[in-house]
Amino acid sequence: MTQVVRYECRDGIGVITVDYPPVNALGAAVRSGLLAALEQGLQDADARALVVTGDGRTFPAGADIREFGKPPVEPFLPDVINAYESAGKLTVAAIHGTALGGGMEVALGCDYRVALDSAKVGLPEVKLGLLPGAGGTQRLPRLIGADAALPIIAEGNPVPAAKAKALGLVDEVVSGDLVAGAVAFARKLVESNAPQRPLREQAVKLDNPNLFAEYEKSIARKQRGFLSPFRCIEAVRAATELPFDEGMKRERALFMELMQSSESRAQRHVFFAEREVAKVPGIAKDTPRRDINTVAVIGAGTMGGGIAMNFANAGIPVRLLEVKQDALDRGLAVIRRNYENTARKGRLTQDDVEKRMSLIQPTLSYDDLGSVDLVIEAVFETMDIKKAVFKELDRVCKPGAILATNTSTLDVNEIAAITSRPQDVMGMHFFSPANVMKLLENVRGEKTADDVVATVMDLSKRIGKVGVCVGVCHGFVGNRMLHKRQHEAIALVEEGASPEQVDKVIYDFGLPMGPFAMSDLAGLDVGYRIREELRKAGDPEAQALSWVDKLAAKGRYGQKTGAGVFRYEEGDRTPRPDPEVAELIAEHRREKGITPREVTDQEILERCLYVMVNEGAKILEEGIAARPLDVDVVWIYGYGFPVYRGGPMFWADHVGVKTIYDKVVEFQKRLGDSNWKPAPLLKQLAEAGKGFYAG
Ligand code: T1G
Repeated sequence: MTQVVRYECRDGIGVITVDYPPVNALGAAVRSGLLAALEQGLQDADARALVVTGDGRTFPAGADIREFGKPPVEPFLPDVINAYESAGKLTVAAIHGTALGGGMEVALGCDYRVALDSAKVGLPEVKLGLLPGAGGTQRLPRLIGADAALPIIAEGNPVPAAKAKALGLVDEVVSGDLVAGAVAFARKLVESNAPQRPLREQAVKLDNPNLFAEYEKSIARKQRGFLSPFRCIEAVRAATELPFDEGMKRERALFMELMQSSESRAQRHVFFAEREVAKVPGIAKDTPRRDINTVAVIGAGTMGGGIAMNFANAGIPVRLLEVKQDALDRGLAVIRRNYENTARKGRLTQDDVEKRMSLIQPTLSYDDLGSVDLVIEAVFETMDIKKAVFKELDRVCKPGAILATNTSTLDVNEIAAITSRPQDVMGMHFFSPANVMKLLENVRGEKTADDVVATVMDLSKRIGKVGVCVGVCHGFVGNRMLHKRQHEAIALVEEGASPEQVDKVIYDFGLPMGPFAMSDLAGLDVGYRIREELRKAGDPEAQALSWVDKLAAKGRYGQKTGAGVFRYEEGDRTPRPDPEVAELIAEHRREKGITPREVTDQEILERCLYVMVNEGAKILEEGIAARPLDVDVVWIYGYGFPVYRGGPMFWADHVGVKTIYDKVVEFQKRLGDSNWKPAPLLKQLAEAGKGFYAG
């Protein structure tokens, strides 16, 4: 077995190297190896000081999160770090890549830290619903002060080397050969009799006595529902109030509380799910990818423009095609305005804006698309127009070009079938605003070739999206479940709830907004037009106008018209209840002979969320999503499902599939089969006492 930690002496300096791909995670073997190598270094008379570093891509990037939930194995990381901190020789951490979490804590156990100029350091445990559990909350405040340490710990964002140096987090930034730089630095320290500096012996600087109260107030809204950011505050406060060893006990207690919490279990699930989702079952890892060097987008409207921006942002030239010059000009103007807004916030330079704009080449002619590698169609959401576009694409695009549609509900197989190359056709469903939302539903048609799927899944990551491979059905995964939830939300109001009551329940559960605020944002006309299509096609479900459709029919489209389900003051997006809407709902109930009843928050939560879980089970049975994690990732990245609940399917296990199934059966009896016919998979899991994840 290769040594996961090796020791050598170089020019009188002992060098300890962790070699445990892919990210030198601090698993049990690495922890033991670090202790053994330290012992070797201390015994080595030639070694006047010790450097600790990582081989491959990075300094240790944290504890091995695959060990979480398993019985702890000694040596524990805090003990390893204590051994380095109390070593009889001066120690220097040599950092490249991403020294994160436990990796950063190992570096804090050393006397000095040297970082490569491209390195980043940080304590991202909070993003896993945890907090630094190997002394980070006690040592970092002793190194850089509580005021600077608190946001690094409670927000978990990486700190680039230059900023880390400015904060005093690292002592030296080098370029080129990191280990050589660190060895030279260590030798200089020894020759100048530099002291060892165990952080446990340092006092904690606290500039602002109100730091903790002010910080807690500042994160209350953004971090609502999360637990770990608030425990991070407690741990750092302990560093300012308790002796080191007491503070370490407090940190351990808080860490163990979080480790057991449902929030952290959910957040750790999401960490793996958002990586696993890129591995499509059935698509071999070595499937060849097609080269994507140039792209075209058809349609310069809101979606087309946003989609084009994603490629320009990734440095990929994109042809933007419209049928009319004024539409093209308007589309480009919106794109430029988006970039300039970002530049005004300091997140882009004017030079970046011009560079990205130059990558977007407008055209009115399909004949300009002959050499592009991928085309994404983003035109009006009606089948006739999409078919006409794909006929043109089939005519002009080179063999092997991938032809994608951004449709959000239409049948990708039907679109593919009108081309001579269905194997090159798939859906790429972006979420609005396309240049912001990270979710990309990659819709695999019956005939879509494996290498097309593999290429598009890789491309998703390249343009900064989280791509999820889904099958063809009305609404794919996200919107299909959303439609069910909307149906329940509308029905609950018909039965007696108010729109603001329904929205508050879903907002308090953790979604960024309630169903009706969301409809007002997307535009009531969007759903209304989709149902008009279904009405025209004779869909029995879509015949009767709901109270929401009645609002749309009156031109109340939501934010875009200043009024929808709620009303909006000029320049203010806050949804406000509207007496006119309450009157329309009352009238609607009278017309339908409905006597309004008291609807509890609990019923709202169960009907809006259990209907989604039931639909998710059907989506899994039909193979529209391959795994429950695909459904979870869609809802987290497409709709803001709270990360601390893990996604609808992970959350269903937390509630208990049996509990949900029993309620689905109860609702089926009361509300009928349309929305509440239990999914066979849900029944099967409930009867077997299993969950979607809990086998
Ligand atoms: N443990 C185990 N495996 C890990 C891992 C980790 N900490 N981090 C990444 N991997 C795997 C990942 O699953 C993938 O595996 C491969 O490495 C590449 O990852 C005590 C308790 C380091 C910035 O939170 O942020 O320390 O799919 O695709 O985009 O206080 O991974 O190839 O088989 O993400 O280049 C704290 C988490 C842990 C860092 C690299 N550390 N990792 O990003 O590659 S808790 C973290 C990351 C802790 C202590 C506490 C990123 C990355 P596979 P990747 P990447």
